Amino acid sequence: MKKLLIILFTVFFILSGCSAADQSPATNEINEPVNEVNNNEINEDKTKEPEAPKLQDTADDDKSEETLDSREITEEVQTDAENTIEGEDSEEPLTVDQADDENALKIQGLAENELSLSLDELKAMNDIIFEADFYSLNNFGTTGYTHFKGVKLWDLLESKALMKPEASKISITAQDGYSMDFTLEQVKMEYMDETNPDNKYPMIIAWEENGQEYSTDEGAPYKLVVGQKEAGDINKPQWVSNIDIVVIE
Ligand SMILES: Nc1nc2c(c(=O)[nH]1)N[C@H]1C(S)=C(S)[C@@H](COP(=O)(O)O)O[C@H]1N2
Ligand SMILES: [Mo]
Repeated sequence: MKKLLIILFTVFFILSGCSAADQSPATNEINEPVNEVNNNEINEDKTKEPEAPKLQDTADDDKSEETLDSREITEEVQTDAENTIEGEDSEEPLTVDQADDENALKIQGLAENELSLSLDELKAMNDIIFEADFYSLNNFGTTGYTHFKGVKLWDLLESKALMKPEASKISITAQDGYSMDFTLEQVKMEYMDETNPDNKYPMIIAWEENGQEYSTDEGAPYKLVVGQKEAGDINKPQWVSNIDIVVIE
């Protein structure tokens, strides 16, 4: 009986020892080449359509599972990259250090009195404040009304920045680099609303939208708001948000 047990034990020991010794190097050998193959596939993925044929060829062994896993990871990485790019296009958070300085509204160029205005300074300009519902039309035909409160840009340039007589145009640039140019005539003129033809609107720099001030956490709290030149005028793209600087040229 003892003999039988010893034999059984020995046989079991040999079998388990052998299989363990066989498996570990084999696993390593499989893993490394698979990773190299996957790296190649990742590189190719950027220029080619998905690798469906490869997956089908190896559908039944361990390699296919590895390949599948890696493909999932690759897709996640690509999705993240796309999101990051979209984020940069719209709103990028400012660091605390930048926020103090960069949220001032700057007016520079051909002016006797170049300005760097805080929100409180702008709000104190009672003589040039304007508020109304502005109608917007954008490229895709979307329309809407938005209530804005701000200062009249022409008056800000003329009576506060003391614009020089040789000035002929301005450019308004946002913190994200988005920029719009206007002739002085375009800054000075009155705009309309195709749905309220009797109303006249000055071009304004607003700090309040639908009764709410812009949060300074989201950048400089200023938006350029412009009505329509005529019916059908697509005015929404001119609404430069997070204005950084107005340059008089
Ligand atoms: N700073 C900044 N302002 C901007 C833009 C931009 O990319 N950056 N896009 C403009 C365009 S093309 C449009 S249609 C409107 C869109 O405004 P919304 O995001 O409030 O709809 O913002 C305008 N103002
Ligand atoms: Mo737009």
